[in-house]
Parts: sequence; C-alpha cells; structure tokens
Amino acid sequence: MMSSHQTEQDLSVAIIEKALALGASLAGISSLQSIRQSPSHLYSKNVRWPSKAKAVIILALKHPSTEPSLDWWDGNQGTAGNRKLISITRQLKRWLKKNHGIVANDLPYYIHKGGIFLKDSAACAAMGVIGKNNLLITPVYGPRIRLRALFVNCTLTPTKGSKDFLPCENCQAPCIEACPQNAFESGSYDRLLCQKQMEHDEKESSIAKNTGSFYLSDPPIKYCRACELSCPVGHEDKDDERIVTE
Ligand code: B12
Repeated sequence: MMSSHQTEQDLSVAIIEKALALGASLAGISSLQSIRQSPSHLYSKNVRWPSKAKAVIILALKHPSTEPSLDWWDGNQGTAGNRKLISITRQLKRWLKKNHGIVANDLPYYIHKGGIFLKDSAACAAMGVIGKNNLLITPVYGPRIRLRALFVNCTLTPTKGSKDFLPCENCQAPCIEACPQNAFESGSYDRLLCQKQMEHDEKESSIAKNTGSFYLSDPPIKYCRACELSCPVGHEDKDDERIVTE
C-alpha cells in the first residue's frame, strides 16, 4: 500500500508516469463514481463493477494514419494496437502490486465480457472530449487513439484537463462528410448505419479466406476509420504529452 510519506497525489502522478514509460501515449485516472454517472453507464446497466474497485486508470495508444496496421483486426486479441495496450496494462498491473501493494484488474474490451465504456471513462479522466464524430478527441492525437482500462482497489487523484479544449466548436466537421454511410445525417451518430459499414469491411477482408468466423481473420479486417482520419485535431507525430494531476 501507499508508504506513509507518499500522498495519494504523488502516487497518482507516479502511476501516470509509469504508464507513459511503459509505452502508453496518454494516461488518465477517474474515480469509479464519476464513471458510474457517465451517459453510457447510466444508459447501459450491463456493466459488472467489482465490489472493491475504487478508481480507474485509462491508457491510450496513438494510432496514427502512418501506422494503419495497428488497427487491422486479425482476431488475435483484436489488433496489434490492442496487443500493445494489453502488454502495457499487464506490466502496469504487476508494477502496482509489487511496488505499491495495489490490486488492479485489467478490463476486457467488450462490455459483455466485463469491460466498461472506454470513451466515457477517458472523458471522465479529462483525457479529451466526445466530438461530433462520437469519438473521444484528445488535444494531442485527435481521435486517433485506442483505449484500455484497469480497475484499482484504492482511491487515486483524478487527472484534470483544460476546460478550454472545445475542438468541434468552430470546426466544419469534415468527419460528417467523410462517413461512407452518412451515419451522421440525422444530426447524431447512427450506430446501425456504422455497423453496416463494418459488415461491408468484414466481407471485403474475408474474400480471400473461408474460416466461417470473423474472429480470426486472415487477411485482417481493415475497419473504416473515415470519421477518425478526417478529423483535423491533433498532430500525427507530436511527442507524447502527459496529463497532469492537480
Ligand atoms: C460496440 C462498439 C462499436 C460498435 C457500436 C458503436 C457505438 N458507438 O454504438 C461499432 C462496431 C459500430 C463501432 C464502431 C466504431 N468504433 Co467502436 N467500440 C465499441 C465499444 C466496444 C463499445 C461502445 C459502445 O457500445 N458505446 C455505448 C453507446 C451507447 O454509446 P456511444 O455511441 O459510444 O455514445 C455515447 C458517448 O458518446 C457518450 N457521451 C456523449 N457525450 C459525452 C460527454 C461526456 C462528458 C461523457 C463522459 C460521455 C459522453 O454518451 C453516448 C451515449 O451513451 C468500444 C470499446 C469500449 N469498451 O468502450 C469501442 C470504441 C468506442 N470504438 C472505437 C472506434 C475507434 C470505432 C471505429 C472508428 C471503428 C474502428 N476502426 O475501430 C467506429 C467509429 C464509430 C463512431 N464514430 O462512434 C474506439 C474509440 C476511440 C476514440 N477515439 O474514441 C473504442 C473506444 C475502442 C478502442 N479500441 O479504443 N464500435
């Protein structure tokens, strides 16, 4: 557990620094209470909350357009980007236990397997805001990041971001125009239309194989990223930037 001379804030800063040192592009912390109150968690009652969980650490990995293969779905733990995130969360989990006696649970991607809604969680940790494209937009990488999270059994100091970050306010929203299915035509995101595109992408990738399953996919599925890659926010090659706790 926390040593007597280490404050909760010191520990929280140390955790963020460790996550970045392990290869996360961004890291944030939120209380479980804030995440429970976020729109997707209020809307869906299917999330399983471990009884001892008190805070959530959220990690982001940049997925720049220059490295498209990070996002290709081959079914082996999803994508190469997700494998990297899994590796970082596992190392962070071991470090938390060994150095601080903190028990952490690495959360799965899907809600029905015990995961949480990651965009809402990252927004609660002030890592970015939900944009017109319905994605988490971060100041440094725009929406071109992927997320993963850990529950921990102790309270931590939530990360804070700038309240002035309003990336969609004066934007002409090229994301809306870019969608091949016009999923934003009604003024908000239409999940069914987006899913139609995903099914199209799966068929495209499965032409050369016949496994009968999309979960192990060779060649990999190259899911549409139009609403993400058209977003002008953030820079592809900018150095990693940390979020500070106050
Ligand atoms: C199921 C799922 C899908 C489904 C359905 C998506 C949906 N939005 O319903 C399909 C397959 C269609 C899909 C598509 C895509 N997905 Co997806 N998907 C998920 C998954 C597993 C759960 C999302 C979900 O069901 N949300 C619940 C629904 C009801 O809510 P929602 O549409 O997200 O809208 C909520 C938020 O916007 C929130 N909200 C709005 N304003 C605010 C403000 C604040 C302050 C807060 C806190 C919340 C908030 O309230 C809304 C209603 O609940 C997550 C991973 C995870 N565990 O979270 C990834 C995830 C959201 N997907 C992701 C991505 C990248 C994509 C795609 C670009 C495809 C791709 N190449 O990967 C598209 C983009 C779609 C889009 N523009 O939204 C990333 C998002 C990264 C980011 N920068 O935000 C995630 C987090 C996965 C990851 N690996 O990191 N996805």
